[in-house]
Amino acid sequence: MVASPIPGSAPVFSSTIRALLLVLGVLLQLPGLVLAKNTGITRHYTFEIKLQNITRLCHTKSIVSVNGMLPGPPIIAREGDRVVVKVVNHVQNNVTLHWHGIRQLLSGWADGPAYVTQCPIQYGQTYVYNFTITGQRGTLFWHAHISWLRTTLYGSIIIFPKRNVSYPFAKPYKEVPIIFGEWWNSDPEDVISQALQTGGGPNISDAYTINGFPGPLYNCSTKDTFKLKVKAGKTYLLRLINAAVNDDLVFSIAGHTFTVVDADAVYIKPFSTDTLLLTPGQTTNVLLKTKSYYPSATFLMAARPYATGLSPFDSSTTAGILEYKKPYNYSSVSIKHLPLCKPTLPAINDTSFVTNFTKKFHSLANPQYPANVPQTVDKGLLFTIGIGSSPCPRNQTCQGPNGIKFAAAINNVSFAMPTTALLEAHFFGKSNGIYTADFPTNPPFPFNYTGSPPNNTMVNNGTKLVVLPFNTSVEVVLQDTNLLGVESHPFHLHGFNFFVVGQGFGNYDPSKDPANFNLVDPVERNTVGVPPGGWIALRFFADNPGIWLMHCHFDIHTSWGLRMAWLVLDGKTPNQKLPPPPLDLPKC
Ligand SMILES: *[C@@H]1O[C@H](CO)[C@@H](O)[C@H](O)[C@H]1NC(C)=O
Ligand SMILES: *[C@@H]1O[C@H](CO)[C@@H](O)[C@H](O)[C@H]1NC(C)=O
Ligand SMILES: *[C@@H]1O[C@H](CO)[C@@H](O)[C@H](O)[C@H]1NC(C)=O
Ligand SMILES: *[C@@H]1O[C@H](CO)[C@@H](O)[C@H](O)[C@H]1NC(C)=O
Ligand SMILES: *[C@@H]1O[C@H](CO)[C@@H](O)[C@H](O)[C@H]1NC(C)=O
Ligand SMILES: *[C@@H]1O[C@H](CO)[C@@H](O)[C@H](O)[C@H]1NC(C)=O
Ligand SMILES: *[C@@H]1O[C@H](CO)[C@@H](O)[C@H](O)[C@H]1NC(C)=O
Ligand SMILES: *[C@@H]1O[C@H](CO)[C@@H](O)[C@H](O)[C@H]1NC(C)=O
Ligand SMILES: *[C@@H]1O[C@H](CO)[C@@H](O)[C@H](O)[C@H]1NC(C)=O
Ligand SMILES: *[C@@H]1O[C@H](CO)[C@@H](O)[C@H](O)[C@H]1NC(C)=O
Ligand SMILES: *[C@@H]1O[C@H](CO)[C@@H](O)[C@H](O)[C@H]1NC(C)=O
Ligand SMILES: *[C@@H]1O[C@H](CO)[C@@H](O)[C@H](O)[C@H]1NC(C)=O
Ligand SMILES: [Cu+2]
Repeated sequence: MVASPIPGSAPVFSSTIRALLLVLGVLLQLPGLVLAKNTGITRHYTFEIKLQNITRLCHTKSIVSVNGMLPGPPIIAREGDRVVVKVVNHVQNNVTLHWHGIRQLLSGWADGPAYVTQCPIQYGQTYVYNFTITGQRGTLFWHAHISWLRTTLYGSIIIFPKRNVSYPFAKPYKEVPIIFGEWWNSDPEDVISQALQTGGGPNISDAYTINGFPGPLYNCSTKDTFKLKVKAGKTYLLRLINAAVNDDLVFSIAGHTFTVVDADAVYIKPFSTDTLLLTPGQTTNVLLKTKSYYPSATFLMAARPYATGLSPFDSSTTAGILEYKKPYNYSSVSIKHLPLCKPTLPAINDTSFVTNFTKKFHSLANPQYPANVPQTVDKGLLFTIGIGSSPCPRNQTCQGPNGIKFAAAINNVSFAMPTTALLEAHFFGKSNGIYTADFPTNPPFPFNYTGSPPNNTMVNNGTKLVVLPFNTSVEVVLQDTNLLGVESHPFHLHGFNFFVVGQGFGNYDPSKDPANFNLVDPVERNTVGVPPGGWIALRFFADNPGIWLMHCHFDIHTSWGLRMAWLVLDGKTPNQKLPPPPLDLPKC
């Protein structure tokens, strides 16, 4: 299954975290694995894509899994290591995997989005993802990048610093991954295909999960509860991942405070908070200092959505339990009889909380971890993003607003996926009829984006790219629109981190807003929530040749077309050119 460094892992996690802690404990010492002092090693994994029967909320169903696990197995490595994952597909579904947030420097063939960097791995086929982790340390995650298969195909990527480098904070006592997911009792592939067919919103999920478990606030779920057993007076590093499909989540643990130290595998200036927000696609490391004494209580940890859109969503709450456990048998009162403290979470639509929270993130920006923010811009783009509509076929009744189909667009282009991989088409000079290089760099029909919407909410579609010469300094402003209603959209960029240099509500004003940009210590990440009815300004250097998707990380919006791609050209020197594809790259 997994060669190094993880010992054999059980199919479907047991309901305590002990196994995981053990895994991380073993890794922290990395026994005998390092060959040279500071050059990375290669870590080999085998991911078997197979069906697994699993029961949640009293519903048993067959899921598409990696190695029969939910969440799937963690990838554990150090900065500088090469990761080689052999993926073998034993199911009828076409599959690809994406290593979310990994820079993929000169390894664009391993990025994973179906029909962008590769054709899918079909039934019976194998593909080896091969990439090096460069300049990143913290937590990321992997997930399927085709249709909605990531509802069950996901797992953590844990990146330790290089061997001779320590954290920029005191070494934690233990490390614990916490992955949020989303569960449907029905088959999520049926949910998305039905939604695309009817043109309406998708059926909402039945639960959110913590490390695969919905927790005690759902019916028929008490035994499926994630429990974190801690000692008093210790510091735990929680590695949080939002792998939910269509929802931002807020998270809190009753009676405890977090110190946030990292975002999307980049260290940040630490700050403390009781409550966190993660959009789908975001990861963050936080320190949890336990109480100095053994309290006579247990504590609920809970997550539920922050939601701003018009379409219905699952507003339920997933929960786990934080339990203090003395190393010896101390308790005269059974844990079961201790009172349970519950956290207070912000209101579901508390944009004020989210705005304040988001503003607390700043790069370390020190000599060891500099913030290489583009100070000047070679190419500035303004992208409107939002939900609009497309026509209902004549012989059909559609379930979107006013009988139309939902469609989502960037600058009025709803991105149509080709039936062959874009990167191959580009690399072999066969782009004719596959894509065009004329993605609009400004809104084709300017309007008052956050005022009253135009009468016509129809959007166009096409497979269009923005071409960027190597090392272009790019600024892109993402402007939410009110076409069918404003909404916060979590935007994710493949192949790069970006700096969030500015944000605001209403319409972006190019004459006033840049004066307030932070070009000193803006947060650097791969996914950011665009404020509902507002805008966000991002900068990055296009220093990685390849074709890179940028999209909303709500899968329903991506499915409706809220995505586009950048084509970054080769530079002049050999180490600025994308190598040819691996021989086992799947074919369409
Ligand atoms: C799942 O359960 C069904 C019905 O009990 C059974 O036929 C099938 O073999 C099981 N699949 C797996 C992968 O265990
Ligand atoms: C991974 O890529 C490196 C660099 O191209 C190559 O040397 C190595 O053989 C590859 N490994 C596998 C298992 O494909
Ligand atoms: C780690 O080791 C490498 C090479 O041995 C050296 O270049 C680097 O400065 C070291 N880093 C620290 C933080 O000691
Ligand atoms: C979605 O919900 C509707 C209404 O409850 C139901 O009829 C339909 O079967 C559901 N679709 C899926 C794929 O679960
Ligand atoms: C649990 O089941 C009861 C009775 O069927 C229902 O009223 C309640 O809404 C359910 N709660 C949840 C969280 O689903
Ligand atoms: C949030 O929701 C509450 C209850 O539904 C509503 O009263 C309030 O106006 C909403 N606030 C915002 C900012 O939309
Ligand atoms: C957000 O910050 C503003 C200004 O500091 C403050 O007035 C507001 O109460 C804060 N909102 C929340 C929900 O904390
Ligand atoms: C509508 O017409 C198309 C083309 O003739 C056909 O493929 C499709 O099945 C029809 N849809 C319905 C709902 O009848
Ligand atoms: C856009 O619409 C908003 C809300 O109606 C309004 O306050 C603003 O003045 C409008 N802006 C322009 C430039 O018309
Ligand atoms: C939009 O529709 C309304 C009502 O049908 C009409 O009064 C208005 O003139 C239309 N606006 C535009 C810009 O076409
Ligand atoms: C895509 O655009 C073409 C015209 O360019 C149109 O015929 C087709 O209906 C559109 N498809 C969708 C799903 O909107
Ligand atoms: C799987 O992918 C291949 C290549 O793109 C395609 O021809 C085939 O229709 C796909 N199969 C399914 C079940 O989607
Ligand atoms: Cu979105």
